[in-house]
Amino acid sequence: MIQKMATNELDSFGEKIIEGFHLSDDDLRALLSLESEEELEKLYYVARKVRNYYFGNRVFLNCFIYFSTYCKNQCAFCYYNCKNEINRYRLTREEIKETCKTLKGAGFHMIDLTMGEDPYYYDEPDRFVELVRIVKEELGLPIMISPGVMDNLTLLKAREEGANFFALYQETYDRELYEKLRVGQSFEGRFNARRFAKEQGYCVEDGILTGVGNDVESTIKSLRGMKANDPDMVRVMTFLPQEGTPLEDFKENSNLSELKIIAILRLLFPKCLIPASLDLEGIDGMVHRLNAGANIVTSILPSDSRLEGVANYDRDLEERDRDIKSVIKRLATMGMEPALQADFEKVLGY
Ligand code: SAM
Ligand code: MD0
Ligand code: SF4
Repeated sequence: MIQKMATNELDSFGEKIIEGFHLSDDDLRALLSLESEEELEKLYYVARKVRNYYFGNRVFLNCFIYFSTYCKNQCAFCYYNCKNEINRYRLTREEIKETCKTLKGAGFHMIDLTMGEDPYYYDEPDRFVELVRIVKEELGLPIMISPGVMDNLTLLKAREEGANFFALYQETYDRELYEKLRVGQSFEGRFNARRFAKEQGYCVEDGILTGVGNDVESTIKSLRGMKANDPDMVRVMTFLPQEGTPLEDFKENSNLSELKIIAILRLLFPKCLIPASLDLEGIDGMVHRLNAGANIVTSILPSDSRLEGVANYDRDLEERDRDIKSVIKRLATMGMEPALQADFEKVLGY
């Protein structure tokens, strides 16, 4: 479809999307199969056009706080799976408060509180609810929680304490692949937790992995699966093999690049938040992701912090370049700028 389009035709394709045109499975197949740089540039161009229509040159900034890296699960792709013998940490309440102090006035639109499925919190979920309260009190900012599959009551309590967003990624809607990735975890349980949160007034984020054994058809399944849940934020992350995990040596020559899928997400979910995560390729990677249609930078770390990301492209690098100042500086070189907090409140539906 897009291959032969001239600029004016690409423009009208973008307009069609804005007017509510729905992509068919055949459209998705064609887009996911694009190969040449020239075709992909056309796709990114349309995605930017649609993004700019809704969000202009304004970008949201999400702060990432991975407050506990303990986990009881064994996801095959994840460095923090319980079988991996690694150094772990769990911040104390005081440390979390201290971190919040350093974040005051920094310019974040939202704070993402993420953990592994840490038994310390799963055995007594009110401990988690209390953290939400503390961070809300300290910063008064919108809060995203990424705690894994939390029980319904705890989700409700966290919502009452001011959690706004619930992030829980299905990874794939291809059941067979799911079982290989989220070993021993219920597909429905994960799905239902997200649905419950949405029903209770949370904004929700869903997400998929690519480069992890997904082909065009399973990727279409995943895109459709996410669409059916009416998410407020949708992500795709490239799988980065992690030392000490079952998929450590997994190699794939995938043609399903993250950038291509980001652009397709923008066409399928025109008004959604779509992350440019710093966790995979840092700030250089952010530029490409924004140019493919993303509109929220995630995995920005508190300055000078020793906290970890999830996939951590920079685990072995000496210098980390993941702070909000560097992000804003780079945005300026692209003619982009941080959105207003009021714009974010609109996204949240206030
Ligand atoms: N423990 C919670 C959970 O699993 O829902 C919260 C952490 S969650 C935000 C971690 C997410 O990072 C996973 O859902 C997966 O999408 C992504 N991720 C983990 N390991 C990864 C890897 N090696 N490469 C790319 N993405 C990865
Ligand atoms: C990111 N490391 O945005 C974070 C993480 C969890 N809500 C997000 C995967 O890349
Ligand atoms: Fe645990 Fe989340 Fe990693 Fe799975 S992805 S092992 S649940 S931290």
